[in-house]
Amino acid sequence: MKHAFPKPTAGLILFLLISFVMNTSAQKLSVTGLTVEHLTNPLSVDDPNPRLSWKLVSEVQNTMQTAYEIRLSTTASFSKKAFWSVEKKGDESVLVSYAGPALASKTKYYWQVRVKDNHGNTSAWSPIQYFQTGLKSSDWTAKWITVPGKDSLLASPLFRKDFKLSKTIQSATAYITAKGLYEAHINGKKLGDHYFAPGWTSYKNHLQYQVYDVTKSFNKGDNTIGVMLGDGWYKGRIGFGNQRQFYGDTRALLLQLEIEYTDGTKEIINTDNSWKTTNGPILASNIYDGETYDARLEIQGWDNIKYKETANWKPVRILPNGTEKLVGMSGPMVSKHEEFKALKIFKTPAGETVVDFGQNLVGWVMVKAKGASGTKITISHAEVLDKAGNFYTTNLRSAKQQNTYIVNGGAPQIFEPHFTFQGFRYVKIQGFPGTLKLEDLTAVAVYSDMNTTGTFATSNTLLNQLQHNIQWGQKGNFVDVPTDCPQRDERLGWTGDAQAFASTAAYNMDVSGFFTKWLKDVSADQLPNGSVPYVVPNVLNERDAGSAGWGDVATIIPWDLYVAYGDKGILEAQYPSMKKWVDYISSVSQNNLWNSGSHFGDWLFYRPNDDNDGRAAVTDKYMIAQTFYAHSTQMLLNAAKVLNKTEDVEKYSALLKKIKKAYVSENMTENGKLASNTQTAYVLALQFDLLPENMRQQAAERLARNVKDYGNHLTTGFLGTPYLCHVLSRFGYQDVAYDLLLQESYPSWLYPVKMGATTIWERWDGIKQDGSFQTPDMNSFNHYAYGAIGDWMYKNIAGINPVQEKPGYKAVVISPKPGGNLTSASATLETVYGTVKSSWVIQEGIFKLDVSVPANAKARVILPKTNKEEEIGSGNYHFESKY
Ligand code: RAM
Repeated sequence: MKHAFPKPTAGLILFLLISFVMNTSAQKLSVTGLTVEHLTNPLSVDDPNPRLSWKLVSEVQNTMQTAYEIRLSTTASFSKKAFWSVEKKGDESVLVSYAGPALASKTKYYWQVRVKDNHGNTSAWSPIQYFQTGLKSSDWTAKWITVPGKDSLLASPLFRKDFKLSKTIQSATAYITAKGLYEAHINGKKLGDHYFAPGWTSYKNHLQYQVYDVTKSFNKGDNTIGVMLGDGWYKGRIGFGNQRQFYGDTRALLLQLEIEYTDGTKEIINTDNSWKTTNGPILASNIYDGETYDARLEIQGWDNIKYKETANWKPVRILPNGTEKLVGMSGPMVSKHEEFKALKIFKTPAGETVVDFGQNLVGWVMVKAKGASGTKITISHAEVLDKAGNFYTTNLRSAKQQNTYIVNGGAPQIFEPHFTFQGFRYVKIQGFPGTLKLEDLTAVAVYSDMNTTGTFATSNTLLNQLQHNIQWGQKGNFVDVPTDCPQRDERLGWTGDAQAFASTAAYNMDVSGFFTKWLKDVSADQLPNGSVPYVVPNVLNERDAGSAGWGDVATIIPWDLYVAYGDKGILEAQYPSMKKWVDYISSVSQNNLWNSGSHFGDWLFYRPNDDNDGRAAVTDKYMIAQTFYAHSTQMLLNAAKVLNKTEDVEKYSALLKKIKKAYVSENMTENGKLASNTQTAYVLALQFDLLPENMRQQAAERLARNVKDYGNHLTTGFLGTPYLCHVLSRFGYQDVAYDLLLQESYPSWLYPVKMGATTIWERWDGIKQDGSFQTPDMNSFNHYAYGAIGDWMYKNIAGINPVQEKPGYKAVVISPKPGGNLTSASATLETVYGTVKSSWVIQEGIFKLDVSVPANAKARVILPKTNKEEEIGSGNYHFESKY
């Protein structure tokens, strides 16, 4: 192994040159990326001890933090004595708990950090960042308002209030939430660039409110606030069987605007009986079916000053204070991201006008149109065309996914929905006035604001498309909650899918806030007996709970987040839920065997239609259940160790032994054959360490043989797939793992890619070789579960591995394992310490590897074939070895 940082390559000379120039003018050490509870400058922090993180930037190799100093103030100028300051030795830089005097509610705190490193450098103070505390329940003085009479209309009500502010504004903060969805406008402008507020939570347990700094939105003198409400998840159609009004039948608004004047006095504008309401242009909207908007019903200027209220505006009705627990937001908002131009407008064989955007995405189409008043434009959405080239919507089941716009005869308008989203690549347009042109249409992807953290590319273009499809599966299904699919009449937070995909998701994007928010609902919707629902938030029946591989989300995702982000707090917060789940399984087990209940099993595994010779890869459901019983117990045990819960460590270690013993006596012959001779059976038994050590290698051999028996094809479903290649790699079958990954014929990951997929499909054969479809009852073309292979791709191909004992990539193992026909691969991961990079190329028998390690972290680099190892600190390194 050559250790080449003094290697005089062109790149290195350039690097030295740049660093020399910088050193003369700037600091060698600086601090950046300040976050509070994983978020940048959050405005609704509820935690009494919010946790602060920062990143070190240094050009000097092997840099570690040796001390930090935090100061926190209630003024941006830090003019007053610091509210809290702390100076500590050590390398702690991630999720450091605030430990000062009690924080007041609705207060803004400014903070900054400086650090020292092991080379004797001291950084300058970081740029000042802030966080704001939320409202405590007694701070709420606003009243819930709704429409007069019963809220029986499908149309979206508008609410408005005019008011005067008598003095110059120092600061203004708005606290808003709704039962339903809301879109707020201030003085004629939409507030914020997000959608679907207040987000979807288990509304019966908690309802989020959003906080806005609206200092610049209001003026001394006349002002107007207007808000419209939609049905959303609260009142609209959600769940199965045309279910509506799951959470309630009355949409309502709660808004509190707190103003501080420059003279120090305060004023509060609340939703109360002074507000007025009428109906707006949205005739109907719901998540599955789309929105109908009649531009003729627009009320010009309704959300702005100088509007004269007509008699149509009626006084609102006040609702009694509810029991719902209002909470600040702990995750990201949903907003617009990538835009897609229309690629092609064409007539299908059935004579319909269809537009192709080239990417299956989630969001909607913005349509520019002008026409005679009353002209109705209908936009229908589909993921695929059928074999004949026709627009195919049967797989949407009962979801209409249709937006309708009625134009008002005025100037051209850009139409888009407000309270719904669609999953589509194609749209069908009916009734468009005039000739439809490509530039009249733009598709926009709408998803939760998660920073991209991972990049991954190889020399294999099919694999790169697979990575693209995994990322788009994530974007399309991370819309406030992790959904199984974004298009048909489902779009639910299926727990099995989420646990299968979570670790991959954490490579691609920063999902810390997103999952932290959702896990609160996993706890909240967990049944009193500890069972975990199939979907969270749970809009199905109470009894729809307790499936192995689904309920285990309660233990798996907290652990994944701990490993990826070093977040011990998430383990603390979720520990009771983790424990309740494991105890639930114990309570329904007999003789330590989980042999009861109803389970989805290895969902959507390989099962040929003409299965005459038993090729279907059916794995016994209770056998699977037992493996997840062990896995969840292991995750709980891991958490108990991290949290120093010694009694639990003892208790669950003993339980785990029994679970494994019971598994073996129930499912393994003396020779090591498992009761179900499937890939998933061997994968789960090996991944979760259920077999005695001396029986593992033979089991791995059986697995490899099984793969060969199917002609190098996988046969796994939702539960086996995430671990299949991991197990093969771990037991020395890296070549078999690559054979599976690079397999292009069905069933495989690349089969859909070859069939033109731009997202991950729900089923291995969503579109069959002859172009026909799988059953329309369940055939989503945007379903992330099988995208769980991404975790293996980052870990094995690129070789970026977390270390459980040093979570958050405080320590990282870089161990790329080239294979297949790959000649190069490159990945980066933005961790909580900074960027980790692993990039390799094989040239003329030499394996060349470039590695970056962020400051305040360490890496162990293991080169393939030679297996030579080296420990390194932060910096950029180049390695070469014979290959
Ligand atoms: C369907 C979907 C979903 C899965 C459940 C069990 O609704 O395929 O992804 O988790 O079934």
